[in-house]
This record gives sequence, structure tokens and C-alpha cells, in this order.
Amino acid sequence: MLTIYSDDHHLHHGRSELIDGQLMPCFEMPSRADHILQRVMDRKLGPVEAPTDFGMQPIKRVHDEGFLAFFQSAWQRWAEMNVEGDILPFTWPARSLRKVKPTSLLGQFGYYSFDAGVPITAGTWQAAYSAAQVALTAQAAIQKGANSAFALCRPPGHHAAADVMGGYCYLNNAAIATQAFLDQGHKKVAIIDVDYHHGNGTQSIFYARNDVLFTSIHGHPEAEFPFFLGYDDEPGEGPGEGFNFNYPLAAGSGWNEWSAALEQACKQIAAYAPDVLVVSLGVDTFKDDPISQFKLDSPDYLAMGERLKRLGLPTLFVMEGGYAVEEIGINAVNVLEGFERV
Ligand code: OKP
Ligand code: ZN
Repeated sequence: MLTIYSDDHHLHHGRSELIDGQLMPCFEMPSRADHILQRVMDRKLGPVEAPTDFGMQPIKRVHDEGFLAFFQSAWQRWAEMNVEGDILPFTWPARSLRKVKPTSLLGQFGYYSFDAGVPITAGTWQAAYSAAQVALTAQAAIQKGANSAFALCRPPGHHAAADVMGGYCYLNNAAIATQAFLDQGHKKVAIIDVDYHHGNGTQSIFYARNDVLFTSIHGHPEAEFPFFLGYDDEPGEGPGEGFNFNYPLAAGSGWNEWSAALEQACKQIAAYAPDVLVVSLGVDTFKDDPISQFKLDSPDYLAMGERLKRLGLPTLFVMEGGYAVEEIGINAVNVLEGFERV
């Protein structure tokens, strides 16, 4: 399987995040992608190529212009203020406040985010832009006839909506690639989001559309980030009604529960009969993940890949989460190897 990868992800390394009442070093760190790349090479998964630059146009197909202008210029504005440290949002237009767009940098950051898990550093824009190009380049390989491709993206994307960043995510790499498939002539794309966290950004981008089927298996949002989306009664709206399926699972769920949900999702995908499949590939479902509560073990990821392969679809894998850094390469590449060995 072809892997697309750019070293530009190193340009994004946030300093701190707030977790369990403490400021901790960010879990979403550069070594994550380094370990995955190392495993891709150790296992001789296939060629590793650099991304092509497709420019802003395919990103603008998904993201709001004002949001992109804010993100792209934020660090420059911060530098002019001579403040130390990363830019972090800390005030959001929650109930009782107005959804006005303030003029100040920090006010606008609150307007364009939903949590504080999105530090903007000097290199964050370039890293996120390159991650989107990685996804688009892997998408282009499938468009040209490859049966599968792996977008080794970082930072991840599935929590980012059209005009809202959050949960370590800035640009929605999977959604940008999905929209590119549609813009290049495909009629129906299915997404399966196997990350431990609900892909709220991806769901919201395609919620009112029937040309994208969104399915997601994740920790129940009653108890887990992102808390405010990802319940099982979110069917889609308008023309998109009937094209959104969430499978929230209890903390402690292992392969038995998880694979039963996967069967359900696969049944929906098969019934939809899409032209292509996009997999939001998070491996934070792993038993030793430091911020997650599922109990998948490394061999389960081989079985996951095998099941996805049996859908018989051209498949784009887009990297999302996974924070057990030592095992992230084994687990992510196991999905790809499981997919290839059927
Ligand atoms: C990003 B991806 C928990 C803090 C959670 C956000 C998690 C974002 C996960 N106490 N912070 O879906 O892997
Ligand atoms: Zn996650």
C-alpha cells in the first residue's frame, strides 16, 4: 500500500493541554507520526511518497473562508503582540452569550473553536495545510486507480468542522479528501470513523447531505469527549436524513462489543453501495491508550483491516488519533496489513 507522508508535521508541536485539572504536555505530539512512519518502513508496507501541493481550492470546498483567514494569520497577529507561548482559546460563545465575531485575536479564536485542545504555534498552519495535502495526494492515488492508500496525516482532522477547530484538529483531512472524490466525479462516498472519539467535525460537515454516508464507532459522548455530539439518535437532516449512523459504546468495551458495532456499520455501508470508502483511522481504541477507555489489543487491528477489506471498496485511510506512542505504529499498520492480506 502506498503511504503519503510529509515531515512538515514536525512544525506543529503544542506545549500544553489542560487535562484532569492539570497542564500536561500535549498528547498529540510529533513522535506519533514518526513511529507510524518507522513501522511502515520496518514492515515494508510499500512506497512512501511526499505530497503534491493542490493549493487552497480543495480546502475551501470544506472550510469557511473567514475561518481559514483567521487560522492562516493567527500566528503573525500573535507575534505582533509580543506574547510568550502558544495561542490558546479560553472563551467560547456558549448558551447565554452571543455568536458575534469579536475583533481581537483571542475573541476570534473562541469564535472559531470549541475547546482549548488546539494550540496554534508558529508552524501549526503549515503543518495542518500539509496534512490536508497528504490526504489529497493519497486521494489522488485512488482516483488514478490504486485500490488503497494511506494518508499519514498529523495533526488529525475529524473534530474540525467547516468553521470550528477543536480536539487537536484544525483542518478536516478526511472531509477534504471526501469532498475531492465527489468533485472528481464520484457520486457516493462512505466514511467510517474508527477513532475512539466521535468524529463530530466530519459528521457536521456532511450532516445534511446524502452523497456522503457517515458512520462512527466511539466512546459514548455522555461520558467522553466531545460530549456534545455522537449520540445514536443523530440520523442526519434534510436530504441527509438516514445517512448518519453513530455507534456509541461504553467505557471498557473490547473487541467483542467493538466488532459487533463494526458489523452494523459495515452493513450500512454495503447497503449504501458507495464508490469509495474513507477510513478515519484512529487507534486510540487501544487498551493502553493514555486518554481513552476501550480495550482493543494489537491483533484486533489486523481483524479490523480484514473486515474493512471485505467491503470490497477502494479505500483511503486517513490517520487520526492514537496516543500510546510506543504501540501506535504497530496498531495503525496492523489495520493496513490486515486490509492487504485478505
Ligand atoms: C482527538 B482525536 C480528556 C481530554 C480530551 C481531547 C481529546 C481529543 C482527541 N480529559 N481532550 O479524536 O484522537
Ligand atoms: Zn481520538
